[in-house]
Amino acid sequence: MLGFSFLRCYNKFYMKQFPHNFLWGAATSAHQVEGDNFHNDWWLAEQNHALREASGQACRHYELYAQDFQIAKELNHNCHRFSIEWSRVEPEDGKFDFSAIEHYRHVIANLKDQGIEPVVTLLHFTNPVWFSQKGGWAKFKLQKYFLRFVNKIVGEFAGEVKFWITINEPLVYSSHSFLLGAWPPKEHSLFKTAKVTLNLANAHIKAYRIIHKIYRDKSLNRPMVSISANLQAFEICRPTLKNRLAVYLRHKLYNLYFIDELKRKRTLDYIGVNYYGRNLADVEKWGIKHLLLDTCPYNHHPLRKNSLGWDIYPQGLYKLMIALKKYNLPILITENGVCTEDDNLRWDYIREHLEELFKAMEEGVEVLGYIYWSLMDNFEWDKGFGPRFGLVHIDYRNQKRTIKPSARKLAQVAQSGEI
Ligand code: GCO
Repeated sequence: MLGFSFLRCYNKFYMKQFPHNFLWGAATSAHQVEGDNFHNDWWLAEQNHALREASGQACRHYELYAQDFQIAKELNHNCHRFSIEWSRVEPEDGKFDFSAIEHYRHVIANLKDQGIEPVVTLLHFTNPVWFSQKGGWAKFKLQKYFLRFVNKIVGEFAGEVKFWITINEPLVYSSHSFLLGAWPPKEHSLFKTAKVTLNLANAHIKAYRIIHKIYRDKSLNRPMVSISANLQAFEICRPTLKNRLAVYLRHKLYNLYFIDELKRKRTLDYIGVNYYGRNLADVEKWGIKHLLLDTCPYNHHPLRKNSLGWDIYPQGLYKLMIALKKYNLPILITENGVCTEDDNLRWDYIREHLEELFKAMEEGVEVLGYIYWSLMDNFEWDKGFGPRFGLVHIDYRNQKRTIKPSARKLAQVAQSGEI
């Protein structure tokens, strides 16, 4: 008896109870998991050996999705984020492939049959080859092609989908593809990066309006439409003026620019947040490039790291949640995760981020859900198959899926809502 009331008391004060309708799930993107995405710009660059590794069969998720969703169900996920591959649906300009549309219809139906809410991304870094050969996102007038695809897909699936993400991490795409030269089309132009960024912002605004119009015309309940913004916790290394200015500018530009713009245009129903960790600014000399890019190359304020060397910083998630409070919009964590061979570290990462998230929720931040990146190990873009972010291990030799212990622990949290 005493033990029981002690436990009740303990639970009351120490257990963190998430709302009963909280969304729990994991994310993937088409090119990273499906395999054989022959018609996109990444595939082409991979065949030309412009990247470390080719995506090839990836996780063969295009074929094995039902098996993968069964695992998600077993892990008590009640939502799942994935992307629809534009280049499959429209492999040639204006020619839609109905078998690909049917495929995604089955994907959505499979999730819904199991009570898993689909969260659908419309653009996750890859473009049809024909679109990029016309000039891609660097050309303002080509947005119309993306909008035609949006119109088609949302027209098909409006009745089934509530959560849409128009564009995944627009600034990551524009900077990696047009400034840093790491991703196709591998350019190094500040001017084009700015143009692409503005074009993506504009494309979201128009896509948002198209999606809402389709729902209105079909007399459906209002959808929830956003982007997934990649947010980083910018911190200073040494307390210099340059470093303080750098952190201020980076936060304004990388974290808030898109959200500010889209909020101003009233084209966000929630804020999709992808968060991984800290960026430690240490600016060597004056100049915009240094202010925006320099990071501390030493181990001055050491933190645990993922296998790609990124700093793990759960407190940053709390700080960012508080910084987003001013927008007065609900937040959905659309990605948060760690690549590591150490599954204990994965669980610590998840638990600590959930604790920070909960702290922000207690302070009045409205959070709709937590979506872990990723459901399974997959193709990590220019880094290849090395980094393992998955809740589920993939043996790429035989496509065998193995659930990791961290996934089971998250499954318990998803079931009880408690941490
Ligand atoms: C991104 C993407 C994912 C990545 C993940 C890990 O943020 O780059 O949305 O495709 O795989 O973030 O880097």
